[in-house]
Amino acid sequence: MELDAKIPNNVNLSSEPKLQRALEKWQPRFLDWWMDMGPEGFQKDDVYLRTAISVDPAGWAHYDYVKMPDYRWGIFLTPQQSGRVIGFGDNQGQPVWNEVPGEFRTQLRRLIVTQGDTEPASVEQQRRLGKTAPSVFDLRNLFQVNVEEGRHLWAMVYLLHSYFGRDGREEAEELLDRRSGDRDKPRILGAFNEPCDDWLNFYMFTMFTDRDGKYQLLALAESGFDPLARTTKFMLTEEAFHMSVGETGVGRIVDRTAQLMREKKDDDVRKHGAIDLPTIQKYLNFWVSVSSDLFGGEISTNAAQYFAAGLKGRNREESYDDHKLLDSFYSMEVSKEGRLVTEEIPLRNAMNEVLRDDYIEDCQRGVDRWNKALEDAGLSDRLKLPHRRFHRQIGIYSGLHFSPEGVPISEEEWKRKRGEWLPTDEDQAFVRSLMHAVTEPGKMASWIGPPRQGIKGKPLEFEYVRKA
Ligand code: BYC
Repeated sequence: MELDAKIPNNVNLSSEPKLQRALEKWQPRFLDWWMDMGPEGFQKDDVYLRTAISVDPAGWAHYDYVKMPDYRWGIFLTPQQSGRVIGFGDNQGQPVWNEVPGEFRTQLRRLIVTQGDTEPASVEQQRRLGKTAPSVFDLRNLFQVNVEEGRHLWAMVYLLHSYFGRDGREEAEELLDRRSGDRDKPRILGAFNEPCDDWLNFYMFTMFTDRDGKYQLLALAESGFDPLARTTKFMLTEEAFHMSVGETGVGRIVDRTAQLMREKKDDDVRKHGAIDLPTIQKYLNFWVSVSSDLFGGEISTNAAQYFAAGLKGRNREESYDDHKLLDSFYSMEVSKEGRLVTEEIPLRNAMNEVLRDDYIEDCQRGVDRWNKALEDAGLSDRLKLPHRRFHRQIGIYSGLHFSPEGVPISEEEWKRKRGEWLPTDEDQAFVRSLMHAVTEPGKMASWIGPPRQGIKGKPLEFEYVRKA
């Protein structure tokens, strides 16, 4: 471990002076970007953050007050597994690569750049949320997510600098040049250009968009390019926290709404300063659909090539029997002249859909837990995941219209019903009207319940963020 180095790392960076110099040159540019595009208005405050200090599962996290610009963004890979072989595709059984194979260089670089681009994008999307945090506890969690997204960017930049020479360095520069939502230089993937400017959006984003991150990272953790597999495995440990922020955040909003619905015997909790279930449902519909798009097209030759080459596998590839998939098929509902018909798609071409299946199942488990809280509160209302065809911009269902149940509908019906299914300007204005910072430790905004526990055994009243 080189924990005290300028760039903390467990990759023995000091033994590669050229690489170290290149990364040390990138570091001030990263910090400039962080000051410009990172959390606005809190850079001088002390935040009770966890920092990675080892990849040992028992003790990698260290908690202390840190000013965010001083966060020790480090490069951490899980230990190399000796004798590891490629687990799938045409090269199955061959030793994994520790250098980039020439014939797959472009594809690998593209995967790493796409993944890397999402990390700073999310920090940009969330940069103003600190000003309206519903509690000091939530404020700290936002910043924890933000610094870890910054570390994930470092993880991808390390791979670009280390394995892709000059074009890798250029890509690393561009990762700091693109901007979420910018018309001229947007981030690469759709969801990362959507505004995430209120806390209902933030929790939905960390619940559903970060969960896409989990599945993409799980697929990359299977990669035959060993440094990518080892990097993404470690990132997954951080990703788990982000999703828990989302799931418990939405859960606490649902708790509060349910409590008011019962106490006031009124479904319209807006007048009591909380968020009504139909509005929560609309935000859910929006973020599930844009996050589903992040898996790419249902039928994708890119995905087939990634699988064939051994670059990107399935979630927990070892849980499958067949790792070549040369004569397997996926039954997919495809739209033909306005009707849905089932087609058999060669499985390699359906890899994005296979990963999306696992994602949807995982999302459903979270929604079930929210519904359990509604049930426990004695309410009959339930939240529902929209169908995978609903409101898609990428893939075979884009350009067509479907209800949240997945039933094909006309454009006229879509236009008529859209406001019942997705947040309207008025819904967003209402949610925004609730967003006011609560700065007294232990207190919560009117629209959200308290968390079940504090951070690292600290009480809820702990001063998780100390103003400078
Ligand atoms: N928006 O063959 P197709 C995370 C493009 S999130 C815009 O269908 P393919 C995080 C695609 O690039 C995880 N464009 O799909 C979460 C291609 O373009 P070209 C991020 C899109 O190639 C929260 C064309 O459409 N990780 O970590 O299989 C906070 C046809 O592509 C979109 C990764 O993405 C879209 N949604 O790509 C922080 C993993 N979808 O070639 C972080 C790496 C597709 O026609 N990336 N396109 O110009 C990949 O594995 C793949 O690139 C994709 C799907 C999963 C994105």
